Amino acid sequence: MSLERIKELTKLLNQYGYEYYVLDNPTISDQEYDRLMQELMALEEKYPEYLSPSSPTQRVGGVVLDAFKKITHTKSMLSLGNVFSKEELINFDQRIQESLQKPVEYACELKIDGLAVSLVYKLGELDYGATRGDGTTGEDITHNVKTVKSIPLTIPYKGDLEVRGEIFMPKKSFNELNELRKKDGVELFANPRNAAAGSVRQLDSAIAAQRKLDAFLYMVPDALDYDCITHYDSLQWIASLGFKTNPHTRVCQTIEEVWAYIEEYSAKRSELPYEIDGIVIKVNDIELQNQLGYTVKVPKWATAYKFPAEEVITKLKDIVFTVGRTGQITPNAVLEPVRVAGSLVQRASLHNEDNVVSKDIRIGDYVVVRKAGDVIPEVVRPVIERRDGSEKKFEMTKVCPKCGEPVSREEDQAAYFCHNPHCDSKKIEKIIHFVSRDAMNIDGLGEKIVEQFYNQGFIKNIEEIYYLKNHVNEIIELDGFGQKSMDNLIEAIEKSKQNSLEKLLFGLGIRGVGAKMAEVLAARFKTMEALMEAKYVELININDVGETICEAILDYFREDENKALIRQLKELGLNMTYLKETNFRDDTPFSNKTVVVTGTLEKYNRNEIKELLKQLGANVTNSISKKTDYLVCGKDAGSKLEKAEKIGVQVITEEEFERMVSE
Ligand code: 0OX
Repeated sequence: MSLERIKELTKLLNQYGYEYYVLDNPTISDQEYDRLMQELMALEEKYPEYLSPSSPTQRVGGVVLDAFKKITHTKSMLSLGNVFSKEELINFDQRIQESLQKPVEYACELKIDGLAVSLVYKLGELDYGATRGDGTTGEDITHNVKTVKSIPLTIPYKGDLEVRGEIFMPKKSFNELNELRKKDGVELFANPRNAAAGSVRQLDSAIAAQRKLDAFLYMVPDALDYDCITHYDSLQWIASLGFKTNPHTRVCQTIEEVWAYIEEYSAKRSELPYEIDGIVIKVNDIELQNQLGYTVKVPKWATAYKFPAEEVITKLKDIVFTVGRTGQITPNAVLEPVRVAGSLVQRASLHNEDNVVSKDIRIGDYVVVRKAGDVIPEVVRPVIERRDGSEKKFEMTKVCPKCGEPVSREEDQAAYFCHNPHCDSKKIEKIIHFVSRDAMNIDGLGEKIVEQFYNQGFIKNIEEIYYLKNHVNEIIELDGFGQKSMDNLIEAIEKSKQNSLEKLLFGLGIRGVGAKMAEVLAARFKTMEALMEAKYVELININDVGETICEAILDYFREDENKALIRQLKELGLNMTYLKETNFRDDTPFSNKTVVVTGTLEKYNRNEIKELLKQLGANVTNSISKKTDYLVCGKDAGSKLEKAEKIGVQVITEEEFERMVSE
């Protein structure tokens, strides 16, 4: 009887919650809702054996974690390329048309300014929610995701499903939250995105539960597997499962229509109840998306039109110099604090001498400031009309601001460098880069802490990060670090030893080798050893590797000091291989074959068969083309089977697949 009532209350509360939070159309009063919730809570307390992790009562928060668990995404969570003008948008369309040899339809969406999230459902229940992280690995934020009332905890689709979207804080909730914080004398959030991110990255879910977060879902990875032909179909399908999708999404037939959509929403932006920072344009047909594919970091079938950055005027009080990890000296503007695009800006990089001289930026000038890509502040130009003659002309420093050694500029370069190998700034910056997110991703070693540990002599160079465990007691005594936070830090350091090669490679800070290039090199050479032995011709033949990077890589591995560092890191137990594909075999009937799976198989679900095929060395794709070698076909196959037969792709049944594997 009580179980039945629990089921009934769960169903009612889920339905009322959906109407209220997803449809924005409540059908009962708040009091009635609260009464039903209290009744369910009381029953679950009395009969804890009936408490389900997906019960609507689980949204109230109260789960407190020690640390975030890392989640490896089943498919990389990519970011988007950008366009900033109509011209760039037209180029994007032309590239697509040239590649596909026909015009395409686009889905246009508002670009919600929040925090990307991946939601994974198993057997119809929310299994976990994760942040994007570095795209490959994110953080498990399930406890906070559950507090977002518009995210369903159960869905009527009972197979495996991942949906991706954006958690955000509506403008109204943001203003209310900051009002409260002002009253309490707590630091204000700069913008709704920071407030949403700050709420979701809390170990105690009671905080997120109070924060009135919301979520729009905008993507189903591998949507063809769910028989969605277009992106728009996939949005309609997930909306029918109870997810909140954005009502302003529109399918456009031409790039002119896309531009009209952009102009329409540029004008309506301020009326929306949530912040948007652009428009996302996606090729609507999923098969065409698959044909277009990806570059290393972004899909070729989508882009984001970014709204022009807000510009403000403030006074440039001084120009100071900083030293980067390569010894590069950068001039920086010290500004009269000013709010730009939602946050307070007091500093901006002036990049190099040529930039300051060509713009004729002087100390004491009023300058136009904006945020490039809405993130990094930059000085656009001085306001010449506001000069009063007291401004001072800029002069590049002659010495390193940290070690005092003379700096110099090479003929063909815009930057000055400090060449002192013992310069502290360089060393600190190298360590900061090594532990940063796209590199070794060591949580708990922020810039300030690295600098502190360096100055105290605990971490003087990269390899000493891995000896920090020997100083735990000293650090706790000296700096008042808690045992728990030191344990977490040491655990994060130890865990980083397992990172795939590209993270270490990026962390080394070889000139010109950014995160993308590190991935390309790691995927090509598979081991550090192979890369260290790579010849000029092997490097130059890789797509995207130009002369300069090639030289920089060869130079780096010629240096004894660098070779010694890598040897030591290896001895310390750091992984030196590319882990993403190394288990893949090259001696099976599926090695290097392009394989598509369709229909229902008896022994494997979709993810299992795909994973197995990948392990067998196959390149698993979603759509049939002339490049497909095999179609593994289960029951109730549809259009893929038809197409495979039409263009002569070899079709194999589940039994044939198993026989080939066992042979
Ligand atoms: C948004 C948003 C972001 C993600 C990678 C491929 C397509 N912030 O609203 N990303 C995407 O889609 C991308 N769509 C959006 N609407």
